[in-house]
Amino acid sequence: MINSNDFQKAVDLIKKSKNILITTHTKPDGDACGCVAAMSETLAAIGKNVKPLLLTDLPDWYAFLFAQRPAILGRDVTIEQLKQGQFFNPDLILIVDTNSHNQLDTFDEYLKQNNKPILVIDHHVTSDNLGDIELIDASAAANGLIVLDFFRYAGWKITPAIAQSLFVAIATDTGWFHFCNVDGRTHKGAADLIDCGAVPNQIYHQLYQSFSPQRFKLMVTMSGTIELHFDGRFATQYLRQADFERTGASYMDTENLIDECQRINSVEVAALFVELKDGRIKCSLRSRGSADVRQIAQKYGGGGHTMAAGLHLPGPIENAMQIIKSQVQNQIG
Ligand SMILES: [Mn+2]
Repeated sequence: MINSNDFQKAVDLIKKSKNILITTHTKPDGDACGCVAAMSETLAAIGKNVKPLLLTDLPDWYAFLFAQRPAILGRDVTIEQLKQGQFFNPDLILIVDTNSHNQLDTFDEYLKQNNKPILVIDHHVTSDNLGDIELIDASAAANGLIVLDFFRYAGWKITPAIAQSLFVAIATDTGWFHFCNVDGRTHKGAADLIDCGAVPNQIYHQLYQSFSPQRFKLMVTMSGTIELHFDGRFATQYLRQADFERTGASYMDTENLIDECQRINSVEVAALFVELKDGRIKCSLRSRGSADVRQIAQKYGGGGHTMAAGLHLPGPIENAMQIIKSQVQNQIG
């Protein structure tokens, strides 16, 4: 938990700032999007001039969190425009759900030349100490729980829309309350957000029952490629460029599809190989046993967590599969 001294420092910093830039890690997930949306709305409600900026695309299924689609770096604004103050001239930069240089892509260049104060709110163990003031709580299952505590401390109103954003943050970072990070605090926070107007039934529908037909067809295609190895403990699946063309799905539609095969009781490690337009293979790895998939990813220049990691390999898919198969065998064989 974060002590009230740190919360107060953050409140003071926000109170004396007028223009606040809010961002989060690249490939923003539900926690990242939910926290950016909740912070944007709350700070605007207390009279701040707020600009959310995402560092890579906003996934379609989180767009409902934003009344106005946030700007995307590299598409709506270039890094040069940002550096020259042509996008926004903030007197405070707020970063949520990460505290690492390598999760900020080119925004990191901007941070390095920046002399404005930085406030970080994060729940990850790894930290580059980006902030002048940091609200860090690695015991929080989702960053949304820290933001909730912060709003309560500050006495800022949690409207139904803000409650919805924070509920999405908590629900997605806990796999709708089933990951091993779930604790009483997670459920108490979610319960409070329901009392503030979040509607779980609607949110579930928005998040998990809103595939486009194209995305669903992509999932079916992927599922058809499944192969089990090492007594069913390792599952591999793949998608080729032609599969995207045939189904009309986009690369972003692959997000979280790898988790589907974990419904198979024997599967401890899962790998999804996606052929990219440039011929390279994007490999996503998941583990729910003793295997440390980050170790495998790091060997090939990738990264991630023990349970979820990713890397790029040269094509063709068969080549990438062979490499990962032998790496997984080393770990679980
Ligand atoms: Mn998170």
